[in-house]
Amino acid sequence: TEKASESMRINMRDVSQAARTMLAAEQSATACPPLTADWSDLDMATAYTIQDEALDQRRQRGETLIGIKLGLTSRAKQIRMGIDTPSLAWLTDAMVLPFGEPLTRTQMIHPRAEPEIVFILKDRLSGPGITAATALRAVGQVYGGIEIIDSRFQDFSFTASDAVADNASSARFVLGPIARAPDGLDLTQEACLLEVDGEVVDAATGAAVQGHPAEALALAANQLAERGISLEPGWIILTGGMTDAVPVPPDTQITARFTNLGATTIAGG
Ligand code: OOG
Ligand code: MG
Repeated sequence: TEKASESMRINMRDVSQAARTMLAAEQSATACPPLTADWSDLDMATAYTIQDEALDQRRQRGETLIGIKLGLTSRAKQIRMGIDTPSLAWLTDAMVLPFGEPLTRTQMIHPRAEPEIVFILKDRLSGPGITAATALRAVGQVYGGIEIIDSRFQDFSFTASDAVADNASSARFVLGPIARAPDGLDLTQEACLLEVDGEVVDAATGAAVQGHPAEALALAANQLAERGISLEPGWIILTGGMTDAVPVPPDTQITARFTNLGATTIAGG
């Protein structure tokens, strides 16, 4: 009907505007109010449309899609944010922090670091019906790494829909120094110590991530299938923070020290 197409048009305009708002907040490193402050009925489906629109805008300025991340896949993260549904977001080449390079803190609002188990796919993975075992067979390499999240919302405070529209707070990520084939690694047992200036502040094993990080990968494949998208060979998959995230103040070193996947340090610029 005319009325339906009218509301659709307004909705599309709002989606594009919201995507621009999120990217502008990121580029100026300035926090903004949550989208739900003005858009109280922003639902998940629309939030993913905003996320996709922001990816389009990133591509228009030359960024390349290189994979995806999962958010809120561990209890530690879910409890901290008060949200118990895992989410997905896009990774582009602009989010790669090369190993050993400091974080440029002036580009960030209020960055936090979290240790993650990271996969690089060797095969395409298309849901639905993907199990953890099938998912793991599509993995070429496993890394330990650190994700830097930097919510564009004031005080890191948001609803689940806000966070999805904000590409799940993605900012930077670094892959650790060791690539391992998944065979011969028990990722439920893979432990990580999180250190701030050499002091252990938190620890977890891979089991913290949905019972096994490959469960998170399967979840991503199955959820993306609902939007007609496959995970592609070569894609990088961040499976989600194993522990709560820690702030990254200036002149501070954050280290994720894994049992088999090496140690990665990020210096807070
Ligand atoms: C949302 C992003 C969560 C993770 O690994 O759980 C995330 C947030 O906590 O800001 O990246
Ligand atoms: Mg994360």
